[in-house]
Amino acid sequence: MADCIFCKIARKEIPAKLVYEDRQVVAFEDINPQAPVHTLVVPKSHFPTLNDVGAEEEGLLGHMTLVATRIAKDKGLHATGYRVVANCLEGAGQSVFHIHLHLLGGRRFTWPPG
Ligand code: DGP
Repeated sequence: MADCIFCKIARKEIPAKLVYEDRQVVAFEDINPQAPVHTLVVPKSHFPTLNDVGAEEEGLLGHMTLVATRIAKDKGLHATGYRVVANCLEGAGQSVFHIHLHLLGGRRFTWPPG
């Protein structure tokens, strides 16, 4: 989508600290990290929110999760723990309307989240 910041990052039109890329997704460091590790896993195809993702994208969602867990392992988080979060709509804190997973780690987290 022309105006979407994450589409632009995926197309390399604006810079980001890329940590992973394949045919379906890119992963890059969050510009406003909330933990020592804060990486975003973003599909190359544009879906504004999780509400817009149909059953045909089950594979993509699974792939995004596996990419997040692989990056967690690469960053040494698999033993200490990490969090994978997707915010859906403003009420849950979504601010970029292109679906993404947050991979957060490197500190202790509380539950429930704020
Ligand atoms: P959310 O609030 O769940 O939609 O998360 C959006 C995240 O995206 C937020 O943690 C900040 C990050 N972000 C927003 N704009 C940019 C950007 O231009 N570059 C990078 N690397 N991250 C961004």
